[in-house]
Amino acid sequence: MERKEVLSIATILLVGIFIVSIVGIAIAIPGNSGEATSRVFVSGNPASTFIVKNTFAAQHEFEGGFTVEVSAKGLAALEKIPGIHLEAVPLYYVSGKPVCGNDIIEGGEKCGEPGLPECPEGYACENCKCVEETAPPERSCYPSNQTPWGIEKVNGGSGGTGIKVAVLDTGVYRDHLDLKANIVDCKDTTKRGIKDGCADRDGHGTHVAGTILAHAGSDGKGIYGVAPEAKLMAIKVCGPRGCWCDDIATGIKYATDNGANIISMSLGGNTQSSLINDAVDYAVSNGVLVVAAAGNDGPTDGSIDYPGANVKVIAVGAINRGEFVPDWSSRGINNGDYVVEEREVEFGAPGVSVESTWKDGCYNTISGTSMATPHVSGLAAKLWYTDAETTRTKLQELAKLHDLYTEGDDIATGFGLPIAP
Ligand SMILES: [Ca+2]
Ligand SMILES: [Ca+2]
Ligand SMILES: [Ca+2]
Ligand SMILES: [Ca+2]
Repeated sequence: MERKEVLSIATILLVGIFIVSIVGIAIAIPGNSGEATSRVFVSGNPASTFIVKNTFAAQHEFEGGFTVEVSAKGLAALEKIPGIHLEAVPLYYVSGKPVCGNDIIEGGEKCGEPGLPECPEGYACENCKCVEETAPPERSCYPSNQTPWGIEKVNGGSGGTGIKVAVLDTGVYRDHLDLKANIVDCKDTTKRGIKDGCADRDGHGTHVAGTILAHAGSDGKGIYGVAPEAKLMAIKVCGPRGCWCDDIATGIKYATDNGANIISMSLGGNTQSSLINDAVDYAVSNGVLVVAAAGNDGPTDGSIDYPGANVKVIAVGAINRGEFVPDWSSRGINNGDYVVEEREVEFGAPGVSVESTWKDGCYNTISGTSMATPHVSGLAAKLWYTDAETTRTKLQELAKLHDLYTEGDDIATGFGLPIAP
């Protein structure tokens, strides 16, 4: 009986905190819109987190808590609530080089860069300006090369049957003639929860998807990716500001639960995210191969980005056509032992002047470790050896046969360039 009384007191205390907190929030939170926002992972005692969830709608639910988007004032109010723990959610960026540069664009809203608003519905970002969207007629444009140099370099352009690749990026242009027959799923985690649809207002995701599995279209006149028979799950995890780690983690979990063999992420940042680490653990323990970009902030040792820097994730650096490593390709801290550890680059792959599919139904040539990553994801799909672990080992063996950069396992290209036999 004594225990019951103790419990009752605890309950009263919780209710007390609850009321105080509600009053506190009512006074302290003047609104949560129109200001710079951030994301936080909220955990803690149920009474307190209940209040938070009812004040700020949850973005995504995770084990032990949930994420919310808050303004600076909202965050200050949250920090005052007793009994909750807050963890900042990092914002990552896609690892393609900026398409628009830093020039001022005349005669229209500049678009197509992180931090800029997306074009309104019915408009597309063309040459860094929002222009009215028009449906491209059948085969109005042709690639300058049906088998781009990178696809040739890794001996791609065929295979991938029965393999599902999830591309976590800015979405995909679903009507692209060279992609549409391979798209099996299209989701968006950048809104609350998981929504249908994956419209690519940037182009980056469409480009990455094309390098993995473009099939040249039903007329055979388009472009080829590394594994044109693989299937695409396009998951939009990046919005106009970048890629929030809770949106990415939700995408990883979704892809794993829906049969992806490979998850390809041409994105990253310098900060680790516990949400992504947990999601990667989940994916890998469920037999999914996870590949990510090394990053574009080289050439300093250790400039490698997460999630690629995670020991369970394959990190890919960039090389050019002559197999040289550009300065901007992020470096790992590889110690030369051919054993992948935390913050080491695993492979080098084509990432300079890579032609692929674009969001206007045509083609574009861009650079970045974002473009190197899908060459390795595509190879994994083409060569898939029974399971993720065996496939990763096989890619490493193949890469050792084509050493790049300095001799042996190195900070820019790891084991080297994997090439299909
Ligand atoms: Ca970095
Ligand atoms: Ca890694
Ligand atoms: Ca090592
Ligand atoms: Ca080397």
